[in-house]
Amino acid sequence: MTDEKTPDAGDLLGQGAPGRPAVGRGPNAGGEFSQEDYHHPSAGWGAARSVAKVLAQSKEPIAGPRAIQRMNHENGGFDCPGCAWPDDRKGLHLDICENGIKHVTWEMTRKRVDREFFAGHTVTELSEWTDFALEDQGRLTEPMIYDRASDKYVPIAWAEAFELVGSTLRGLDSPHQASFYTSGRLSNEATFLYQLWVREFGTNNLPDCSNMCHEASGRALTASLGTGKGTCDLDDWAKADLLLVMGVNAASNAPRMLTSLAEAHRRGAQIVHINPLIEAASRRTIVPHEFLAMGTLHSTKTGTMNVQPRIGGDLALLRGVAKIVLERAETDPKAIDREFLQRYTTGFEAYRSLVEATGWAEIVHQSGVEEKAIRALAEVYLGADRTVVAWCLGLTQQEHGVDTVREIVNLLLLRGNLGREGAGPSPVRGHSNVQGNRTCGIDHRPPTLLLDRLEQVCSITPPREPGLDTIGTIEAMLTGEVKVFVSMGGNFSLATPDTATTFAALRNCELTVQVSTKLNRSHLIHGHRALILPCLGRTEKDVQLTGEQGVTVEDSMSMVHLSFGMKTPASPHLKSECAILAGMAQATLPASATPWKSYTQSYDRIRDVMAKVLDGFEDFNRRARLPLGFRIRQPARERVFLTPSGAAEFSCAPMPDVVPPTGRLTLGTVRSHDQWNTTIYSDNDRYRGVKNLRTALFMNTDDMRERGLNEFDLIDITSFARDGSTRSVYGYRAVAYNTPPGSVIGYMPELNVLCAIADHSQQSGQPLTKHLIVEVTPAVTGPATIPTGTPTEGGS
Ligand SMILES: Nc1nc2c(c(=O)[nH]1)N[C@H]1C(S)=C(S)[C@@H](COP(=O)(O)OP(=O)(O)OC[C@H]3O[C@@H](n4cnc5c(=O)[nH]c(N)nc54)[C@H](O)[C@@H]3O)O[C@H]1N2
Ligand SMILES: Nc1nc2c(c(=O)[nH]1)N[C@H]1C(S)=C(S)[C@@H](COP(=O)(O)OP(=O)(O)OC[C@H]3O[C@@H](n4cnc5c(=O)[nH]c(N)nc54)[C@H](O)[C@@H]3O)O[C@H]1N2
Ligand SMILES: [Mo]
Repeated sequence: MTDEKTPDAGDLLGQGAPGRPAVGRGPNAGGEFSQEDYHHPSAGWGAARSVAKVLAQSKEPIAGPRAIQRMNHENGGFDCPGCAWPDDRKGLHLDICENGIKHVTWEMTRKRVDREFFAGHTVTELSEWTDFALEDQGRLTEPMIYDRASDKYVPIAWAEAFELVGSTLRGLDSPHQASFYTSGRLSNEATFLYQLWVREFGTNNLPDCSNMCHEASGRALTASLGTGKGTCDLDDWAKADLLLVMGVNAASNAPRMLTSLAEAHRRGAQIVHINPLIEAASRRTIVPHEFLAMGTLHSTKTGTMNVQPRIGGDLALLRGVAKIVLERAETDPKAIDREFLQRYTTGFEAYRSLVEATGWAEIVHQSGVEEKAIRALAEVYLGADRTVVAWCLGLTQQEHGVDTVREIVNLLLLRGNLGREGAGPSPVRGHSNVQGNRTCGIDHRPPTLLLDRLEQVCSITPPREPGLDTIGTIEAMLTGEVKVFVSMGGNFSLATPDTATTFAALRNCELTVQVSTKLNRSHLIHGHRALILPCLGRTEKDVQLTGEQGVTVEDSMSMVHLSFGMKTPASPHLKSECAILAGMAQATLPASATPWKSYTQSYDRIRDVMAKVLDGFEDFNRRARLPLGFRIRQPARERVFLTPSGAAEFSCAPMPDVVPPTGRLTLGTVRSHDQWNTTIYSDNDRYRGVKNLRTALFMNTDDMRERGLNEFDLIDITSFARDGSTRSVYGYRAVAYNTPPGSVIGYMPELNVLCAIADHSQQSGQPLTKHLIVEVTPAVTGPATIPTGTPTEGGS
């Protein structure tokens, strides 16, 4: 099929002419598109072809493959800037995947965005470009400042840029009038300097991408187990009898997990995928690190069972499983681990009563899964001695995300699946260092212990009141309470909900500062004054006064190791993130006793102070240099629970009502295979069989029939926010897909226009980007004539 003009959902606020794609689109919007079922194993030939194409396009025929050999390698390599899945610790094979290679080559491009580029284009003109086109211009090369008279970015010296940040911050009435965002690629060392600067300045306004990602997991695990991280490592994955994989599209978003799943299948473990969609990782794979050598390879199964709950139905499903486990315990004492429950947990009896009082009709209705299927799942759980439960955004971006993750823990506790080999909770984190950011102090609700240590060791007086998270920051920018916005990486304007509101909020700022590697939408949606400060990427050599510097990152499983860049920097004018932070800090705090300059000269000095401030970082410099790095101690793993009761705490959450009102549907927004969050590499989504179509809405055929829709019919989607406002996108296409009735799926970040600021979880503050209530109607008019994506009544 072809589309002459597909109006774009995010084409709003005059960014791009009507019908002309601007926000959130890939390179080849419009033209032929199709969708058909994908039958091949994941990470197979499709992945190999894709890698070959990426390397050819990067024009890095030598450096590209050499860099890939150095990725995730123990001696002197750099950590893949892609996802947070841990490296293979055995070091037996090249531990890489197709998407990791894409992210690395994306950073290593030879193209440059220099002062000539900016001189040639106004911001108004650039605003009309697609997001792909913006990032595709290549790497940023020198600091730039927005010049209102010419509507262009013009060069500025580093010292002047720092001084502008410093003087603007010093000029505020209160430090709380500034907010400091982090995207999860920032290294541990830069993270530590960042939070030190911000807290010495006087605020805890430290929003981060976690607020949209795994905030719910951290809160739930802290409440249940006393520490906000998973307890498992890859060895546990290798020893589990059952892997329960919930709400993650692993083949695209954590591809190296496929290796663990394939190995599990080979040794006879059960692998259950719980997802409204049957994703590629639940079928077969060619083990990712083997695909480069294909030819002789066989594919391996990566799933033994699929369960398809409705969107938001996981808590009900887990409670159904718990109900059967408790039922069985009446006749089979081994069904639950009584000794464990007695010795290490609290609240079991209350939980048991709650589960027993919950009827099957409610469980089936809310989960969207038949009792028979829940019983089958429970049998698998009862049959496994050791169970690991993994989860990602399908569970967290929900109103009741915290309760659902706590229900996972409840279920694990019942059978003592915690603090022993091959068992435990295992959240799959997103950005490569998002977990390390939290560990090293990026937290708008910092623990008292951290603040006490900063006070003792760093001699600062940190603020004690909580700061703003991502949603709070948008609201405060909108009202003018926050006037300065600093962003260490990321693409705030598109990653956040309610695109129109967020754009207005950013434009309301006195100063916006973006520390970035590539041009993106957040440089064009800026405050009254605006800076772009270009930094080194993780693949690049970072040379400071004492020589080449390495930085550390922490993966999903709490492993910390050093990462050394190996490429010559994209431009001689780039600074490291540590150096940029130190520069801004010095300019902000002229009387600071913190040795900012000395920290920049040698990151060992930063690590020495981190060792004194952060729990689990003792002897940091030595341990970071061990061949495989080190694992941060996770007390819950040793059955030490830092909860108020000193025990693992059962939770007794009420079952949420997740069934959409009559006539409406629940929309979850997801990534395609060919994108990194707001960076879209192409309009294809290989494992869902989609070619060249991002304005797709995956629907159950019954839901389509009820609305008189045929395959690829044009539709409008309207969301209904909690505050009564509505928002619409136009000219999407209905795609018949295996989804549960009532649940529909579309792509982020474009669909953020449908998520109101009010639509965030009361439990975690996370935007409900997996749970929007929508109506889908046949498009009123054809795609070419409709003004697109403009918020309708009340949606501002
Ligand atoms: N290549 C690539 N890798 C990435 C990223 C990327 O953009 N590209 N992003 C990184 C980041 S920051 C993150 S956080 C992770 C995200 O990794 P994922 O969590 O896999 O991200 P999504 O694409 O949002 O997919 C969510 C999955 O949850 C399912 N789902 C939706 N609603 C529900 C529900 O109610 N219940 C259940 N059980 N499942 C549901 C969807 O069908 C989908 O499979 O990936 C990281 N890795
Ligand atoms: N609707 C919807 N919205 C979502 C989600 C969803 O599932 N649905 N997921 C949410 C999640 S899980 C997340 S994590 C957020 C992601 O939110 P962000 O982390 O804010 O967004 P990214 O797209 O990952 O940021 C990409 C940009 O980072 C910059 N960058 C890349 N490498 C580096 C580096 O080494 N240093 C610096 N300083 N900059 C660098 C580049 O300029 C690039 O343009 O989006 C959230 N938004
Ligand atoms: Mo994320």
